[in-house]
Amino acid sequence: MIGVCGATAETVASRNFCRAIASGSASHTDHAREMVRGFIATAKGETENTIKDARKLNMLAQVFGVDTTDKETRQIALEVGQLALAEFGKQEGTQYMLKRAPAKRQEIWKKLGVEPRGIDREVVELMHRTHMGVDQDHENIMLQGSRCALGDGWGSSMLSTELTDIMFGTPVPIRAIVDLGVLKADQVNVTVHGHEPLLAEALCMAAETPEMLALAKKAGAKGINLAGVCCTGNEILMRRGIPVAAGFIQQEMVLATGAVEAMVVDVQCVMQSVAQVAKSFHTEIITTNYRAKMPDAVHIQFDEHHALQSAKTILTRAIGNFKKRGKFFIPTDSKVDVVVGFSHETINYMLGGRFRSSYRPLNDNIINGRIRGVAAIVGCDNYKFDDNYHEIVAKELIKNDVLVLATGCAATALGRAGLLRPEAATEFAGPGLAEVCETVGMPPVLHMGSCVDNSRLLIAATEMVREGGLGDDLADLPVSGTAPLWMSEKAVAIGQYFVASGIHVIFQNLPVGGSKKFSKFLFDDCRKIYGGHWEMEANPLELARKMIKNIDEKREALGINKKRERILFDMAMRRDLGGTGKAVPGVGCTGPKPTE
Ligand code: NFS
Repeated sequence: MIGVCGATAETVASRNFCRAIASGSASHTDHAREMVRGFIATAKGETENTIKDARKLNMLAQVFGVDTTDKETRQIALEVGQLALAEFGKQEGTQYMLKRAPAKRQEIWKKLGVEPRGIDREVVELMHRTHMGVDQDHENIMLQGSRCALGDGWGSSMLSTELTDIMFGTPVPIRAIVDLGVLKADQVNVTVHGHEPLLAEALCMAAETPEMLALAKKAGAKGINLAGVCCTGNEILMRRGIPVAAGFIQQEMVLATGAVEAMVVDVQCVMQSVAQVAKSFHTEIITTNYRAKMPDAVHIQFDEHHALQSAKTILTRAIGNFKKRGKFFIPTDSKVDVVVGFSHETINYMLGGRFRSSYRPLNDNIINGRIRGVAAIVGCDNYKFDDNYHEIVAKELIKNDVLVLATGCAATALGRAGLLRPEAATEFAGPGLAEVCETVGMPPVLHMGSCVDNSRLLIAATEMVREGGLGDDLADLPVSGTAPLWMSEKAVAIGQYFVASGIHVIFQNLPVGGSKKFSKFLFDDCRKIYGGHWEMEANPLELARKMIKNIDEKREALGINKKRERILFDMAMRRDLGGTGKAVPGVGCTGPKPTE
């Protein structure tokens, strides 16, 4: 296959693949920029938000080289925020966050020349180089694809996660519920859909004010029930325990209950069809961001400088719709208990305890074989595959003692499947993993947040390397990642930043079928360049088994793949694993919360 200009199949395929990376990275980047702007406004005292995690702020100040001596928290936040904003348009030097990666990985990036400079610049350069008649060497095109993706993962996504944590609190384990049954018959139901948590947090604050509650009562409702959809849902689920009603594929079904007074949306993953579905009910779709308007929706612009007032205006509108509610049906049985809030800091103190908070127990359990390895299940859901695809993959992994970390709509799907409950360890995990989970009191699948929070996984993996015993690079770790039901270009960007960080990534399909040479590059050759590679498998059981195979290969290379023995914990070992701090009810976590 050759284009009229003579472009080869591999050139065309790599250009298309990289344009998906550019689009996905741009989405995370534009989201992150808004969070940084909101953070700066908070530092200046121009919003109702505060600095909730000063410890993390100080950590980030170190990364950015900000001197914190004798400075007020707000001043430190302002300096960090301004440096963070400059990362998007940086003309000289590379991203600050890269130095959080293992030294060996940083060397690999340097040698390859893929260290991202300005985050925006990498997107622009990738779009330029994939334009007709520019870069015509697929390996060279992919170098820029990697640089752009790394600018997303270690740049914008990581900035967004960390600054959001500093403003709204680093997640700690919390119980909540998911699925359509979280809607309430006697309350004003407002679903929050999209991605940027500034709006969602403001709605949470506004919904608790006496003024809004009185208004709801006046309208005949018992209260205001906020429920999340997609990644905004994951953000407020992780930090506040606000229930998630739906992932991507359920967004129309939420409206079809007839019980939603308003669906408030901002950016990304909002189906245009929701405005049409809403027409059959009293529901209003309220767009809130000038970048994402929809025909047949009401637009109320969100202003982060007057966040609470914006949120109250939106809620007032929703409350006004309560009396218009007609026949409705809430599937009250459809709700599942979950335990969420597993930031990488939580994993650190949860496994290590108050006095030796570290990844040592995780590494030790991987080395002794109780835990075989770690797998990430992230990304979207879509209509092409069965709804239980994620569940099949996760069950096969945990059955084989692989600890699963989940984000995005995949995490919501795994919540619906009952795998985010601590009891799921006893019910579904292999003996080694079950023993560790039961001792600590954690589920075998840990919800780590939204899609930008995949940056938490990069740091968790880095901590495993830093702790020792599992090699000196991310590529040495017995880990693997998948976004099995991806549909968004953001997932391709995520996949590529994991591959360029040295990790094995497997999807059920990829848009590369037109070129055997490019497919071979992704599935095979790029392993020699980055240490990580792509793989493709449509069958969910096979997909999980390929992840396990990759994990076993890494174990073999590390020399820890000897017969994995089941070692029963005695009391001393349990104390050692659990620490001596006070347990957080229900999740068995010990020691101080990460935000303390
Ligand atoms: Ni991720 Fe989140 Fe869901 Fe997919 Fe969309 S909401 S950023 S892209 S569909 S996981």
